[in-house]
Amino acid sequence: MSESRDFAHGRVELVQGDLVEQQVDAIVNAANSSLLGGGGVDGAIHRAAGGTLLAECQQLPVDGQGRRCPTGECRVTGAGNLQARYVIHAVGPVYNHGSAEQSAALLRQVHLNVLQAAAQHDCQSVAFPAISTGAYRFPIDEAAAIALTAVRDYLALPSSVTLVRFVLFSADRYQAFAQALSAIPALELE
Ligand code: AR6
Repeated sequence: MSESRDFAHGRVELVQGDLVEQQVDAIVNAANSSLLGGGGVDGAIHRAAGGTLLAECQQLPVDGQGRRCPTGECRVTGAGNLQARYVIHAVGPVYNHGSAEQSAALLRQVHLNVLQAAAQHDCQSVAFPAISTGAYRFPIDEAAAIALTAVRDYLALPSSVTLVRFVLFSADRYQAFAQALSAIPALELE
């Protein structure tokens, strides 16, 4: 299953499948602040990428609270054995850890930060999982609307990033993203 929609400066694609198999410039990891691996997408990426990915993550600086990456931010590493140039490790919010508004704002921000980092590394294509919708419990419909709106807004201006793919593991998650993608209004340009 796949579908797409064109925005001002790039295309959003939805596919049902496995993130680690994507042939794109950057694969986005739904990580936690330690950046030392975990379950879900994070576990799958580290297993497929091999030990060099973990070694690279371990080299990243740690802040006073033991975090390599605070919530809402991202860090870029190589991609080990994956068919990508980079892994962009993104830390999404735990749903309603703060207020619903804070969760939504952080989920939007993490998508914008990833796209900005991808452009800084001259990436054309980026593949995202549905960040925060697994262990971090964000409702899929809400997360889909936030993620896709952030990408639409990012693609309103030109950058190196012209293809943003969301890779959904299951049919129901794919359908939630497909519904949200068709519901997003186009931005009125000038
Ligand atoms: N390809 C695509 N999507 C996948 C894959 C895959 N291989 N595997 C799982 N999903 P989660 P989070 C979907 O829990 O909610 C980790 O332990 C899954 O169905 O991976 O951001 C980290 O270390 C769900 O829709 O990420 C953190 O501690 C989505 O990916 C924490 O979980 C995200 O689920 C992050 O939680």
